[in-house]
Amino acid sequence: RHDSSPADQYQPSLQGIDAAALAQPGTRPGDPVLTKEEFTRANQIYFERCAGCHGVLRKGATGKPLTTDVTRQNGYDYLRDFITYGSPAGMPNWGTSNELSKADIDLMARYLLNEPAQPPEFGMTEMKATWKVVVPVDQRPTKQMNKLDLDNVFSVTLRDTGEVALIDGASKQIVTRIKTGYAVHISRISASGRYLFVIGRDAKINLIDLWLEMPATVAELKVGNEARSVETSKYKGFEDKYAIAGSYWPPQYVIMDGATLEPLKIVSTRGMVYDEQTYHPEPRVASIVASHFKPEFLVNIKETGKIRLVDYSDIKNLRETEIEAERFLHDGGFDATKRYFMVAANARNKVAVVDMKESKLVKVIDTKGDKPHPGRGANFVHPKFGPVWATSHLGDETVSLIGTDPAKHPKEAWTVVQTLAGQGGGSLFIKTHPKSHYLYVDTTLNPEPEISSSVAVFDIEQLGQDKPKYKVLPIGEWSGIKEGQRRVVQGEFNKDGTEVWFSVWNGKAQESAIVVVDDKTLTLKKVIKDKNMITPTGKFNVLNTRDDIY
Ligand code: DHE
Repeated sequence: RHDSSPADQYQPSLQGIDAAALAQPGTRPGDPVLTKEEFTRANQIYFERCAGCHGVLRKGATGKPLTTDVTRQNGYDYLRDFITYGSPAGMPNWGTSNELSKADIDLMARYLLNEPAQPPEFGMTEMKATWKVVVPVDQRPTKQMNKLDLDNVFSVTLRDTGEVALIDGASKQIVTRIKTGYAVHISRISASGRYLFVIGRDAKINLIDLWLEMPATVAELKVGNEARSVETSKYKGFEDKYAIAGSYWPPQYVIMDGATLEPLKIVSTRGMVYDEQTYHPEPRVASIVASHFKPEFLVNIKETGKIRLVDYSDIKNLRETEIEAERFLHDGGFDATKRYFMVAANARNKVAVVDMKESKLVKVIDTKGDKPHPGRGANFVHPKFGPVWATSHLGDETVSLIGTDPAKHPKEAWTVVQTLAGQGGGSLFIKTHPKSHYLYVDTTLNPEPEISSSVAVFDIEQLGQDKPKYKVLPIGEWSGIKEGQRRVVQGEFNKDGTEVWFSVWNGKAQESAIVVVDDKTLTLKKVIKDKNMITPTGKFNVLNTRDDIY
């Protein structure tokens, strides 16, 4: 798993922090002494390879705490061996996989015996210094200047080149590639369908105007050192007015002007863990969605397990509703009516349900699988149980179906009504469309190449049967690519719901592709290849992303 394959990149990293700028905290007598150069190098390795799991402040998250009370107790030899060999619990074997040299491992073991470096804050002054309006609002067109069918454009992350590609859904041609921050995570679309927001892992946002003759960046802003989420206001009367981005470091969110990205208000997410009520200095912002019921953003805060409903109708007198949910909130999506939002607490095997109309927690549900990872999840009408929302799991083959219709199916609502067995663990995303009869489950991070390069498809009408069977689509094979692991990731529908697109994600120096499947016949429709299609991962169809159709 740790052989520099794309799957390694699933480990969070903090590429955005300038390691050289961090001051070395005071050492105690007996601590190993690091030179300035060694300290800088160790910081860099730590932020790129370790901080995503162990936290910037080393307080632990997905990985164990690495504060000096723990590391000094374990000692140098233990740390060196642990870094070298890893553990079955998920610590990569940095040494035996040759990802880190012996010298670097020695350095990291010594570094961890020292106090952690305090990474920089990123407030209004720092943000404003990065803010650029490339095309002022009054110089932008007042109507669409190109002939693109914008609703059917896909914004595709080209992960390792720091770009997004806009692909025309009908011709399947790349319309343009736009330079972005590092390894863009997601794309979101403004309520009018005009503005596309993308955010890099380095917390750089590009605001792209799709109405320009050739869509391009019209404003840029860096909101921190490390981020994953961006969203725009969707409620009636606030269309395109605001944007919001959440960061991993510093732990905060920022509300921006929707047309210029001017940062307006920064709110820290530091605070108490929901259950223990102990202070956490680094609660990262995971997924964010915009409510369709109120002028509110829903902000998921990972380490404290809190969901904040941020009322953006009056940001000078900002009101937040704070919901106690579960720790390690990560990704999620709405039910078909968009009234309920379901978010996975991956490391707790739970899904929390929020009622967007009442601004209240409905329930925290045990998903009956290991590490739910829905992406946005998948909504469909089950032949026996009525409307359900589904998630697959990172840790095992379980696909869990949760009832979402308390009015007409009260018995099924907010319980796991059925679990399906997919191909195996390592699933990241699950997908269907209101017009589709199928449920697609990827297994991107499964260690078996055959499984990671294919997807399982369930026929929704047959889910009433005992132990429903799935069909396997060999997407990697269909791509015609012969090299690499050909990891297949994240299905996304076109605007009509007739095609589902999958990325075949290979290493940077290898060939990658997008494979388009005909949803009716489950056959190959088209392979999109291009010398510039380097490491495609997330794909975001404009209409489906704007209207939260999944
Ligand atoms: Fe993601 C969504 C965080 C690794 C592809 N990812 C998300 C969201 C979060 C997140 C918080 C939800 C955003 C939202 O809805 O507002 N992802 C993280 C990580 O912390 C993690 C584990 C490690 C890291 O260093 O980033 C991680 N993610 C990955 C990958 O390795 C993936 C597979 C490939 C890539 O491009 O880097 C990846 N994540 C995605 C995609 C989505 C996503 C495609 C959006 C799915 C959708 O359909 O909306």
